[in-house]
Amino acid sequence: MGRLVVVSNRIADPRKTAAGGLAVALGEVLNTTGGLWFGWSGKVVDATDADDVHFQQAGPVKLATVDLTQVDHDDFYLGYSNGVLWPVFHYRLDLADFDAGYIAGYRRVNQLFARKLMPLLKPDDVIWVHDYHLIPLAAELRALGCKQRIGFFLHIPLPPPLIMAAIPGHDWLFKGLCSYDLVGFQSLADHEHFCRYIEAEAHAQNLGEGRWRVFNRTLQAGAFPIGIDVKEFQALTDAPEAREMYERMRREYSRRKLLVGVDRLDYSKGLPQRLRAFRELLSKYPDTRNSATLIQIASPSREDVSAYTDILHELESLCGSINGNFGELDWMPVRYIHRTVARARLPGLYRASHVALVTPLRDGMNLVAKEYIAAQDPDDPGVLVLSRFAGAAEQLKEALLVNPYDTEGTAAAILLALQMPLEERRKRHEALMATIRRYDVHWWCQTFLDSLSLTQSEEKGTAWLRL
Ligand code: ADQ
Repeated sequence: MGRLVVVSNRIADPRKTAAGGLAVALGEVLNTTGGLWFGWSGKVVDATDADDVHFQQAGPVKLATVDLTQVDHDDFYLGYSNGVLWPVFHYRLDLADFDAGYIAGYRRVNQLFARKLMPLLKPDDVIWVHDYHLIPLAAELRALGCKQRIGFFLHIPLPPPLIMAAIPGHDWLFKGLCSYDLVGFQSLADHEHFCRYIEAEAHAQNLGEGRWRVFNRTLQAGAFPIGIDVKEFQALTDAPEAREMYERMRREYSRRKLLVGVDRLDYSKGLPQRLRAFRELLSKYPDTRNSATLIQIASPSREDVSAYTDILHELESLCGSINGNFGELDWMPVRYIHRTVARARLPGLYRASHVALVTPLRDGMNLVAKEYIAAQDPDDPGVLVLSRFAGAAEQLKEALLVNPYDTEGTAAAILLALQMPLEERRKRHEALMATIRRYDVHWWCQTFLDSLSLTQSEEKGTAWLRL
């Protein structure tokens, strides 16, 4: 395989311990294969200063970044990516702002990425593009004459065709998606939605084994559920910072059982529903009062998008009312922390917690679920309560699967988790560990890149025929 070129909206120095699924997973691949990582610098600058590509060498990996102007950042990043695509892809048509004209900025920045990346490419490069910010990138690169193999991985869910069809310009978006040689999804359900869309809306011809003929070209599509680096995470769990965190939490909560939630503050993560289920637990099962504490970490995220400030206020008010109504002088039922926890300490918090609540309303995969499993003591493991609407639910069948919209049902599952006998906890944990070990981040990268290398590059084929 030629040099690997990874393109994503944000990039990170793979040598640093970064938070965030994408950064963590990509750091893994690039550290081992070397190559080029191209993306936005995270800087917003004046139009006159926005033209340069900045280079940095990070061990074997070359980092190349471009800056964005204020208007590009607002339209491309806040507007179209996070104000239209993010809500719709998470089934929230009600939150999407279709009328603001952001789509021009989305296209403009994808064109900018293509223009700046094109001169950096070598003929044998294999290009791997990530996530919803960059769906049209392959089409823009092809328009500039790019003949290399290009793969795309969608980290968030893909909803059913009728939801996608509500996006003005959805046909353009899908045509862009079909300009890749390989399109990968997190789950079988997302993959199935893609197949149904291209069959119904674009009259795609099914060539079998994940291959499609559509928009006059052939592409491959499939599910590639992302994993974590289990060994690395276990080593992190055994390191001093995580151990210290574990000891502190166990000391602090020695008389009580600890429940934990770790999320970015996002409406897709089902945080108000989770708190309502916890309130239901305390109200319906009085024995849990004074004996269980929920620590909810919600790291700040996209605070300049208005739907995010709404959820922030809702959460603060729910936590206040639960603590006000159920708290005692020496017991606060919910500790809500609106901050990011350092990655090195996170495994200690997971391990000290008897139950993890991972209850998104919709989630591409959800790596917190897998990290929680990896951090447990196999002799005395905690219990994972997992939403059936997280991509991870397709794989993690031995978790306690819940419908986060069902407050009573979720409260009953939390009670079951708190009371689960040791033998059952061990059995479930063993099975879950086997799954996350088998389908770890290395499996994910390798399987995707192997599949990409097996695709017949349409553009190369055409060039060869013309010779
Ligand atoms: P995210 O929505 O960011 O990612 P998730 O997979 O849950 O969601 O978390 C990614 C990483 O962020 C994990 O390593 C986790 O530990 C860390 N993290 C989350 N909240 C944190 C907090 N409060 N403090 C510290 N660290 C925190 C997107 C998709 C997911 C998909 C990933 C990877 O939305 O569905 O699983 O990409 O593909």
